[in-house]
Amino acid sequence: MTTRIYLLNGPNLNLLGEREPALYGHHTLADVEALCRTVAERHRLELVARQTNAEHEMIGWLHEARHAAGIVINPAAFCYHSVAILDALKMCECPVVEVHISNLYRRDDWRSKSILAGTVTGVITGLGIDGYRLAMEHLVQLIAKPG
Ligand code: CA2
Repeated sequence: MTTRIYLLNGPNLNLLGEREPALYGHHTLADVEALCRTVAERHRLELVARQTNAEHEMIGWLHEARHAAGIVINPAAFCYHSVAILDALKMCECPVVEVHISNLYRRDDWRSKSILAGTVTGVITGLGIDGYRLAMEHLVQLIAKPG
């Protein structure tokens, strides 16, 4: 059985911590990856952490991850329009947690309408970067007790 979890971050999240701290906090993407790696290592799981601003690259990584133990994805703005990423997510056989750092329901109305949310296992929104840790902990539980 695979013990690999993918942490995938979408467009602009490479700049986390540099802009709009009131919405996204001061933590960087490196902090997010370190947080998730700590959870993975504690449970002897492998973490593959990647970020991209390119839709085709995210699709390729979802194909690669489709038989993994789990996926934590912050699709960022891809979640509002990318049917290609929606289709790639549908091919994933593992649990997928969609994470958003900010609370999508406290922002512009259109931001609360992720087209991916109905396909993934679950969504965490508005808990800052702690949402990534919670998503990792949830996957760890599922891996330990499948079904
Ligand atoms: O809250 C989230 O995690 C988001 O997925 C972040 C996306 C945004 O389009 C979603 O509505 C919510 C990306 C925001 C722009 O990227 C930034 C990166 C660093 C600092 C500020 C913005």
